[in-house]
Amino acid sequence: MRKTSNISELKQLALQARRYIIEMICAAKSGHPGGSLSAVEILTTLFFDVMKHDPARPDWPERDRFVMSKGHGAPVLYANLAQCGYTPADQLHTLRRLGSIYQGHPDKRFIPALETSTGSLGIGLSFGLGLAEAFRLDKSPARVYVLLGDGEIQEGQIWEAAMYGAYHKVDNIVAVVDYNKIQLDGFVQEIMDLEPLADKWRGFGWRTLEVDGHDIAALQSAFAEAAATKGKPTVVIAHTVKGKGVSFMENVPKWHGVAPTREEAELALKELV
Ligand SMILES: Cc1ncc(C[n+]2csc(CCOP(=O)(O)OP(=O)(O)O)c2C)c(N)n1
Repeated sequence: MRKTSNISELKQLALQARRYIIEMICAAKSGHPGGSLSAVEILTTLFFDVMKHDPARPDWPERDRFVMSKGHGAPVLYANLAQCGYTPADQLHTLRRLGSIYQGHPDKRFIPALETSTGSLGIGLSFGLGLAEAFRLDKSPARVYVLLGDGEIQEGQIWEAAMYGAYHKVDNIVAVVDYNKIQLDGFVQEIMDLEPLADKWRGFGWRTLEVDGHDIAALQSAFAEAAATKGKPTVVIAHTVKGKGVSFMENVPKWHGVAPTREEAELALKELV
């Protein structure tokens, strides 16, 4: 893989990731397009620019770690793993099939490059903090990035982890909240509002940054600020649009967990050029 900080190259990679997401979920006839599409720029920026890693050495001890805590967004992770060269792109269409490495939720048994299996929401931040603490004890420069959903952070364990991270001054971890404002079957604000979200994270002692989660340059700056922050963990609240990039999916709760038909996928792919 070739890493890059160039915005137009990163935008091209993001576009290709969106095309893979639509194609693989359509082929599977089930899956989660909305929350995969909302996180595309976050993962592209991390995998192709920010994170220190090498697909030729997936077990490199000093690599940065990515934890897809919102595991149902597996398609955006699979798109990036394939684009980086960790896994074969020509098998992405086997998503969710029995025996495929691309299970409905990321499964470390099938993809050794994953740090952990995920899908049961609320756990990934605790897991990431454990990794980050271990790296500090080992004096390793590795950093940890954890992607959380906004619905996911209604889980109590997230806030236990938040307390732990600040109290123990775990400054080699970054939590990213994919704040697309929609959870499984409706708007977060109508189900259990998170606001004032930035104040909550600040109150828990985290360096708190807010960005447009589709603005690659803003994401790059936020991750650079996080890396320069000492003595406390950082959260990047990334304001995103669920279903981003496909007009009929954008901000429509139905597209949380529904696959596009072949006709809908063709319409989507026409927009993703
Ligand atoms: C512990 C747990 N409870 C319930 C679910 C079922 N579930 C899957 S996705 C989802 C909604 C998640 O919403 P959000 O975190 O906002 O995800 P996004 O909108 O980014 O897709 C739920 C409740 C789960 N995976 N894990």
